[in-house]
Amino acid sequence: MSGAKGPVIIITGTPGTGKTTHAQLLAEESPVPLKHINVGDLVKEKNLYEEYDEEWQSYTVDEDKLLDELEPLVSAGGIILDWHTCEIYPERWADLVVVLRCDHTELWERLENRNYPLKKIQENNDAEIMEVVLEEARSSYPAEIVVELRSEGTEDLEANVARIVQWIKSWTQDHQQ
Ligand code: DAT
Repeated sequence: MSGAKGPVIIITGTPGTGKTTHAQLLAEESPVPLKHINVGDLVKEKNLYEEYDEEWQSYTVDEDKLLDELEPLVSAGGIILDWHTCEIYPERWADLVVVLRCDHTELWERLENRNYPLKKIQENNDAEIMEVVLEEARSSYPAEIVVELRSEGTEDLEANVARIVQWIKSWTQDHQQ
């Protein structure tokens, strides 16, 4: 959101692609302070959901409540929104949208390690193969602010964070008052 103190960076991707891992490292390495919001955790902590689905082990989010909760945080700027979807946010919020991608066999292992039920692993794996989150990002934001990055190993993580840090430096220069 232009004019804010720091950029608003959306990190999205299928569960397990590495959003939280990236957001944590980015918050540490950023040249300007960035607050990392794990949106899924926020939904649980602040009861921003309509119900919990036992079978899928997931929350049905109350989108209006969530947006009301996030609005002041986003307006203050300097924030990373870490969540597996990005299409509910107003388009004007985002300065950069990072979509993390992962090979599906690697992703399967990561989700198994989380002890997800089999059908939840399958659903997420299919979504990754079908590029659901990437399509969502591309249809919700201008092409020039959407970046697709591979997140399969530590080298990817480090290179991705270094690249976003460079982007933040140039964003900060462009937005100096
Ligand atoms: P997400 O927040 O997208 O659900 P995560 O950051 O919790 O994903 O990562 C899931 C697991 O995969 C976690 O054990 C860390 C590992 N991981 C993710 N991205 C990685 C990468 N680029 N290199 C090595 N491990 C990674």
